[in-house]
This record gives sequence, C-alpha cells and structure tokens, in this order.
Amino acid sequence: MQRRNFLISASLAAALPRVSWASTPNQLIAQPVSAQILPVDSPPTPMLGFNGSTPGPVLRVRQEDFLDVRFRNQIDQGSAVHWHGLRSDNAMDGVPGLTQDVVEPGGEFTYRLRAPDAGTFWYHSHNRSWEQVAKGLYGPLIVEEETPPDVDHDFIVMIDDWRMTEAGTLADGFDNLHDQAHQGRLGNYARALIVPDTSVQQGDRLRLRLVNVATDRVFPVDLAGLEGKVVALDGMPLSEPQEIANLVLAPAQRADIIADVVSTDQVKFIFSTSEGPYILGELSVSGKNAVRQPSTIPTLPLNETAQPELDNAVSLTLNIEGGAMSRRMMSGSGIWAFNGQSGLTDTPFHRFERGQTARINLVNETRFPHGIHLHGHHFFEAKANGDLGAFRDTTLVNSGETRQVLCVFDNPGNWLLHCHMLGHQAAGMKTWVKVT
Ligand SMILES: [Cu+2]
Repeated sequence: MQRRNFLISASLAAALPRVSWASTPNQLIAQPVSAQILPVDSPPTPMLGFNGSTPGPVLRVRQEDFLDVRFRNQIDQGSAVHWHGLRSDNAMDGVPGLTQDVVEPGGEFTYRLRAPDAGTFWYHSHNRSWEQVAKGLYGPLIVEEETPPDVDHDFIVMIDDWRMTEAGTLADGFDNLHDQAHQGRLGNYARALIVPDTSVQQGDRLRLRLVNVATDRVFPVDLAGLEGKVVALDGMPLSEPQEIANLVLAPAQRADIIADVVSTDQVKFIFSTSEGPYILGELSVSGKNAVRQPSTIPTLPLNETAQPELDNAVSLTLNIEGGAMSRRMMSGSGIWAFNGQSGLTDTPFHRFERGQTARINLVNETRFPHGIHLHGHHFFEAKANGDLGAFRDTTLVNSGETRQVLCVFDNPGNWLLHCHMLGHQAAGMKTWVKVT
C-alpha cells in the first residue's frame, strides 16, 4: 500500500456511509467493532470502538456538571480513557502509570469528572494510544454553555485518516520504527465523520465542532459554501472570533466555527494537500431558510481562567529533539527526546507550586512538526509581539520553530506533557510535570 496515495478519490465522497451515534450513556465499553469506514460499496473494517461504534457515543454535559462514566474494557489489551482538554481531577485523567493503573482486559474503572469549561473536547484511549486510537477508540465530549449560541444546527466533525489494506482492513505495523522516526503513522484514506446526519438550508447558521482525531496527521482544512468565523480553539472561546482561512488542525486540536450557509448545493470540508484538494466530507444543502436574519458572528462566553503573572513567571525551555536525520538517531539513544531525555523518568520536567506561572519555550530542533499537549491545563500561546494569544491545550510547533507558551499551573497532580503525534509519543516524546 502506497502511503503517499489516498485510496479513494474525492469524486466518490458522495458514497460515504453515514454516521449515527448514540448519546450520553453512563458507561463506555471498549470492544471490537465493525465499522463502515470506506465507501458503502467496500467491506466494513474490523476496528475497536466504544459501545459498538467508532467514534464512540457523543458525551454531552452541561458546564459545571459532572460526567459519570463506568469504563469497561472488553478488548484484549490494557486500556484507559483520557478526557482530552478537560481541566479536571488528576486521578481521573486516564494516564496509566501516572494517574491510574491500566485497566486490564475484562476490568473496569469508574470515572467521575467535573466539566469546568464549556466547549468541544474529546475522549480517547491513553494506553498504547498510537495503536488503540488508530483502531478507533475515541469519541466526542461536548460541554454545553448555559446559554448556547443561536444556531440552526450543531455539528460534530471528527477528522481522521486510516491506513487501509486492499482488503479493507487496517494495516498492522503500529510499532513501525520508520513511521515513528518520521511523521508517524499516516493513513492512505481520510474522512470527516459528521453527526448528526442531516441536510441544511441556505441561510442556516451552523455551529461546527471540528476535531482532529488522527494519530499523526496535521490537517489544513478549508470550508466551502459557508461564511463565518472561528469562535473557539481547543474548547476555549476566542475573545475575538478569527477568520476561517488558513485553519490548521494538528492531532487532538479542535476548532469551533459559527458560519452561515451561502451555497445552494453543498457545504464541503476540504483537506488541502500538495496534490490538490481532497474532499473529507459534505453537508447537502436543500431549501432556503426564510426566517433567519443576517447578523454578526457572536463571541462565545469566555471560560474562567487564571491570568498569568507575567512579571513573576518561571522561565523554562523544552528542547524537542531527535527523529530521522538527527544526531540523536545516529547515537541510538531513543528516537525522540525532550531535553535529552527519551520517555518518562522518575523526576518530572518541573515541579510547580500551585498557581505558579511558567513561560515555556518549546524549541523544535527536529525536521518534523510536533503538536505538544499538556494535560489538566490550557496555556496561552504567546504571539510574536509577546501578547497573549489563543488559550489552548495543544500547540503545533513547526520544524525549526520556537513557540513560547504561558501557563498557570493551578491544577494539582502529575500531568503528562507530550507530543500528540502518537507515534512520536510512543517513541519517547513525553515527559510530565508535578503541581503541588
Ligand atoms: Cu512529535
């Protein structure tokens, strides 16, 4: 199978199977599933999922409510569930070896988390994640605003890629070292999984919750047939909505968009590749909304955040090292590293006193981009002029780039800090911080 070629051409996208998801059960059962990932004239694919489907069910809670989920592991590997972006209780963070024991096959674990922030989040396996997420162990987690914005439709759009064989099964080789030393496991087929399965009208106002659930692929995403703004990134509302143009989603990143349908036939989700546009998915447009009046795109109510103490911040540097074509690879001391260290050690990258502000320089000395994710907190991306930018949980640092982030470490516990290209994480690109 050629990795550089996608299996399916964009013109076949109309034959995509539809996705239907159950909503907010009180248990999540990880189990083998059969999923129609390829177009409907192809065979279904044996995968992993929750409660019989991949993606798993939509979990929806109101802001400040608790999410209670009994997780039952019915796959043949240990597993655990991480609630990506939720600034919640460390013991519920779902990281085997750091916050809990792995949930063995046949075992279970009860998660109870408060949802402090309204926004778009997701859940996924955090054990052998480069394999279990690639096989489909993930789903959407929506925390609703007390007063949601006035829209006609609220869509979840999960973007993924899969490496398929000619027979329609997932290719194996999840631990392939060549992949891990380069961009990770890139798929040869990509799609946007859209829920609910419904058409829209010209003039409708939509909320789109885009989530990149791919293990390793960065998706530049274009939208056609819509006019609107990006209103939130990684679940956190922007104080000022941004243009949709040049939207890029690294693995695990989210973008909430509020936009009005201007097309009369289709809204398209387009992955712009070097070989041209690749259609990830479509919403069909029929009819015209005669009721909705034009209005400006609203700003979502901001979530409560501690402001960083800029004058009193501890300065830290995280050098991102390794990968193919690096000195580290030649020396054979682990494929990827932060500050010379590959994989988790007994001592954290840093110990913070609760409430302390840190200014962290993420220095990417490698030939590859990395999406760096901090658990249990969001951080501000610093703009070039030093101003505080978006408040995110995952930041994309391109090759040769340095990104400064500012974080108030106000959530006690042991928190993972790692690359969300999961193949890179598998090969050592992870560390942790302690907040006491
Ligand atoms: Cu990486």
